[in-house]
Amino acid sequence: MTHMVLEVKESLEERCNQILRNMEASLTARDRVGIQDFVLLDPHTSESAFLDNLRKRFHENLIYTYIGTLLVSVNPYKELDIYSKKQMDTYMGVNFFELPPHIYALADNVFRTMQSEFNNHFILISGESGAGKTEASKKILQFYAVSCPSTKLLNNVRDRLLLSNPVLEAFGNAKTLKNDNSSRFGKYMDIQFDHQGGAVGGHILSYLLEKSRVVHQNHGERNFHIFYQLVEGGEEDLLRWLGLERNCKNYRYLVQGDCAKVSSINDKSDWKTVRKALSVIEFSESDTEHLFGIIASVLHLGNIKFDVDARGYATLNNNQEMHWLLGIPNQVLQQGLTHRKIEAKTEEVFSPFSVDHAVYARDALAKAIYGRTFNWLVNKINESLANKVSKKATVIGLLDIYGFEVFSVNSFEQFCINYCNEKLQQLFIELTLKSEQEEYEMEGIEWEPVPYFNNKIICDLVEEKFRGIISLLDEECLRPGEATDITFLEKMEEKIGGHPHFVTHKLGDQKTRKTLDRGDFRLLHYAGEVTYCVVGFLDKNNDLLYRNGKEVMRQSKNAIIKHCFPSTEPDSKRRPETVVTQFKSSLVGLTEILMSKEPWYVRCIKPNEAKQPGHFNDVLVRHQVKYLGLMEHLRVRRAGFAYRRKYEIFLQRYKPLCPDTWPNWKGTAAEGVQLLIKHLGYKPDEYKMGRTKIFIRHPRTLFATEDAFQVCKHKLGEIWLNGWSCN
Ligand code: AOV
Ligand code: MG
Repeated sequence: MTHMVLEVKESLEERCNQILRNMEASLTARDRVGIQDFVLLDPHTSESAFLDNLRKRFHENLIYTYIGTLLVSVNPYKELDIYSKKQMDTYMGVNFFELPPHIYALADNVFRTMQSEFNNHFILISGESGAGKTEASKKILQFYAVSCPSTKLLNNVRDRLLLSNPVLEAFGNAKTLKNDNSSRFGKYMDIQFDHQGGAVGGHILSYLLEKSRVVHQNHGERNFHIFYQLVEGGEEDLLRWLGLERNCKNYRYLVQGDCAKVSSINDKSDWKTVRKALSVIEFSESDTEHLFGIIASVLHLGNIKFDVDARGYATLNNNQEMHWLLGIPNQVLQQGLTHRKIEAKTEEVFSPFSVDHAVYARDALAKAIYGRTFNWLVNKINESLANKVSKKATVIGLLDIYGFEVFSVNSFEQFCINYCNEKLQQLFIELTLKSEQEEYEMEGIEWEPVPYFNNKIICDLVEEKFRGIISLLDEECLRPGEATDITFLEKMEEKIGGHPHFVTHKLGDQKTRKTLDRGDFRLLHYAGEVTYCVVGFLDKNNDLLYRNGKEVMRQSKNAIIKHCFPSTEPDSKRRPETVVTQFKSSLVGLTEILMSKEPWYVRCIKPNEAKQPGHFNDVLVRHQVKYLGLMEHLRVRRAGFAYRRKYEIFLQRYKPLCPDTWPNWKGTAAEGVQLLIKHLGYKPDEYKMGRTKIFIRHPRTLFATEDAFQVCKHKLGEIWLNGWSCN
């Protein structure tokens, strides 16, 4: 046994040296390709040196760089030949720092840590709109799909996991001015693995779909992809059956942005992909019929025109297709779109709409139909992904949410999206900068604090009870008839006017020295200033659907609509929670889910605003490096320790590497660990002993130890498995 341990020790030293040699080799190539881990840059790295390194690598098509185990990714805006099956094989099962940085290396490392520690993990992918988050999450999913052990059953799960993506993207992504494939919903996906590492299931949580896009798109933007896919790619007889023409220009909900055709998007072939995907994720013929029936109905709904009758009320032209598709009696539909039901004391009265009112009710209905169908779709996909294979599973969660965005006009939707990004930044700070430093303190590790900007002040400004923007908005939403968007603005001026991150026209603009219109307010977000136009905030937050709109939908023969508008849904007189309050609660839920898992990070950077390959805009990238907190992260990483484990866990795993601790160690776990690492020859500056944990400075040391452990396990083989004692 002692002989074997000596061998293991030698192999440990050899591995450590080999990893070091690899890293040194990367250092010698630094002039050309930069350094692959920022931790290896000069300890006094300036922001400019940081930027130089990113730029150098970007121009060599090296889009990935590490800060320790955090992966920085710069969007290349071109296809790179680095995602092949061969590349995946190269990265599979190889230690993190032994190969050039890659998203596969991160994915593999997370996977192997999950397997060895049998715990749950998540990968937080962040960055502004168009930075490459969704692409990154797809690459990770593809890597797992290919690298996992496969059986016929598991292949099935794998295919569904992969194909859920194009379906959700078709219904939840759209072209914006920032990104031709912009995620307009937040997505958190758990991938579940069994003991052997096989993917056995998945689960998706979706967050606040931007459903206003169904009825309105800004110039240069599109509605959700699925509408164009259906019109452009739908089979002739399907279109005929749905009463649609093959021309997007004929549909009011598709023409407002004036850009139905986009060179980077092939709606026809995307349609085929979605069709195929739907069958793999177990959508029956009738499901798809109903689903496309709804998409077509929304388009027909958008084309409904109202005329004015002699009394000035709205009347409806006859739209046969839609009534047929939704399976609602014509009379009921007409009544529902032109009247509002009011309950008087003893009877129901129908009050007619003006044309404006009818248009509003029509759009509200279209948004509700689409929004609820989207939720149905997510549930349906979840049914198909449900783990039917293994009771015990560990998970890797992938978070890909809409990125921070600033347009020339920003509305309620941007407010919600940017608030969500503040929350994620807060989580990142909590997990990396704040708690990391607090942990050193708690564990009695000597530590020079690294200062950082904590965006909690902005999160509080938005979400604090009673005086945060959300509370003030909800308060105004509770005063129908009295409150307006402007009274909301005035209320904010009164209650939070003095806040350093809040500016309006009236308060003057000393904080940013820029002019502001009367109906605007500006927030100084962690990622930059955003001016929000207050128009529509109350309405979008209320998201009212007239009661009889719901009642009409309940009479539909379309199975999905029936499901989405159940007769059991209470018509309560109490107001439902507002949109932003529901969103806030869902983000609290998300934070709880994430906090219960081990975090990993991908920070995505957008190199230019023009979506161009080869362009690295220094000012733009520097700004992102700043607000993403990368320099602070680097400082904490460099001065700190990449790895820490409770003594008990560390000893339990690695005690076979030391004859004095294996198999039965009698002293305290800390003493056992001390003996173990002495035996393994850890250098004094490579580790620190805390109160309850060992802290290891460089991952390479841990990887070498882990390698030695694997060698040892392999050599002991059967004996190991049978719990053989060496005494
Ligand atoms: P996002 O998810 O971060 O924005 P995407 O992942 O959709 O951004 O990336 C935007 C576009 O950049 C993609 O459609 C690709 O054309 C290109 N791209 C991104 N990453 C890569 C890559 N690794 N290789 C090649 N091209 C890439 V948003 O959802 O709008 O916040 O909400
Ligand atoms: Mg995205």
